[in-house]
Amino acid sequence: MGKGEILRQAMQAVVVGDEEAAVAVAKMAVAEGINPIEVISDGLSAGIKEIGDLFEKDEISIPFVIIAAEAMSKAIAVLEPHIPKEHKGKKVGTVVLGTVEGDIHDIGKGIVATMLRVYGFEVHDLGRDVPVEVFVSKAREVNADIIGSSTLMTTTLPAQKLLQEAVEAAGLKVRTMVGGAAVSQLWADKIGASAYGENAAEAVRKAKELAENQWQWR
Ligand code: B12
Repeated sequence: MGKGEILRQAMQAVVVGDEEAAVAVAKMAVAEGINPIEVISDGLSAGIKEIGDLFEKDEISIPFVIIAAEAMSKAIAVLEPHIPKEHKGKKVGTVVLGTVEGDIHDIGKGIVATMLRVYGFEVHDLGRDVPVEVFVSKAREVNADIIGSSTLMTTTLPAQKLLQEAVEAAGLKVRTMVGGAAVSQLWADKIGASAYGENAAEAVRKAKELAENQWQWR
């Protein structure tokens, strides 16, 4: 089966919420030597985007979103160990990452964590629904270079502002990076975050920039 067909089937498996098919197509992609990152971004993510659009238009209800997300997560778990390590050698930087308090969306944050690791970052993934204090204390404990926070809902955006304020109040020498579907460059600028990443590839690029320019702020 060609790459195009595998990507199409990966997308379709997520849209119909077929966990078995999603896992099978992920295994097939690995066997065919297709880059797992492409399967995640052009296949599975395209499927969950379609689900999001249908949900927004009220054409499907939340249980369909749940089974689609489950199928996507299972397929990612198959693909992740096969993502080639792009960075060999010295660690690039330390990142504390999590989804903000009140928000349980964690698929995108998980992809960002994986990609940062692939590119040589030590990542402390705090999971989802993470209180501000937990971000701050973990960053202090591991002497983090960057705190990354994710949020997909407009209702939980304020938590990123609270996090920014807490980081500044604690006097931590750390940069902040924000992302997630509800976030924009405009929002990042408004709250004073150091960087915004629209997707996992941009998260890596921005995190590298922040880590490389440490001499300016450490
Ligand atoms: C899957 C999904 C769910 C799943 C989540 C499963 C999981 N484990 O994550 C479930 C079913 C649980 C769910 C629940 C809910 N959801 Co929902 N969900 C979605 C959906 C369809 C897809 C999200 C997703 O996984 N996308 C795929 C990933 C790969 O994309 P991503 O998260 O954006 O991540 C990428 C980038 O944003 C970026 N990124 C992400 N994080 C970070 C962090 C940093 C630091 C950086 C730099 C970059 C970065 O890189 C990632 C990879 O490229 C979206 C629709 C949408 N348009 O986003 C709605 C959506 C986010 N959900 C929504 C809502 C309302 C809810 C619920 C409140 C529904 C309800 N009535 O119960 C609950 C939330 C409960 C809670 N307290 O959190 C709304 C939010 C509306 C808003 N603007 O506020 C959306 C937009 C749907 C809609 N159109 O109405 N949801």
